[in-house]
Amino acid sequence: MTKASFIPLAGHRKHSSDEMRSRSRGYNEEMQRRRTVRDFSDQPVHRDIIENCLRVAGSAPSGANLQPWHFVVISDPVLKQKIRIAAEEEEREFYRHRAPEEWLQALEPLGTDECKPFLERAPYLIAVFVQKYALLDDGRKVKHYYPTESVGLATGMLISAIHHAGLVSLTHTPSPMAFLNDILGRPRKTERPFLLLVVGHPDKQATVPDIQRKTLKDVATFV
Ligand code: IYR
Repeated sequence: MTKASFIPLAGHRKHSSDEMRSRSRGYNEEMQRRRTVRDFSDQPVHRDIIENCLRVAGSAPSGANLQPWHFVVISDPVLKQKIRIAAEEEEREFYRHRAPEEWLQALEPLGTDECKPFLERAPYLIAVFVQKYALLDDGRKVKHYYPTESVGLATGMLISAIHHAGLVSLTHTPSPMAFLNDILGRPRKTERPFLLLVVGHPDKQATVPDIQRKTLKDVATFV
């Protein structure tokens, strides 16, 4: 057993209510500009920018602070092509056979289909893995708690960091995604792909679907 040990909360910054109002408004304005983008430019992005965004993701809260995530950053064109081929194969099945009519109807406003050229064109794909447990060097397993929730939180923070940096992303979930373990050499026993995040600059001609966000009233209740 490791005993709890505490240090002062040194990182907290106190602001006046006016400052907090202005900061929260500014952050909301910034985040409302975020859109999921499918039209990527092939313009390169410096690796250190992605590294900073991943540091943000790694600061997410997690069950028992076990940080049950792993991010594989893919820029190698050969790997990107392999991933595109495998993903499009699954997507073809999904759109032509597997998806129930109701699901296809829900996707209609997004205009998605089985073609995923962005998987090769965007400078980075980030494969996010959930670690169900950690495997110690001596072969013992350490159980992770709320791993899926934790990785969801980390991924949300990654998406906002990427947006804040001035880049765009797409949350892509080919289903099933186990081909990512094989292509990227990640252990199937302990790790499950969570999603594939496509990251880069938007194409000059990029368009996005004309869809709306729910209002605060729709999504929140104060009691
Ligand atoms: N994985 C498919 C289908 C798809 C599913 C959902 I839920 C979306 O929000 C968008 C797409 C695809 O990526 O096309």
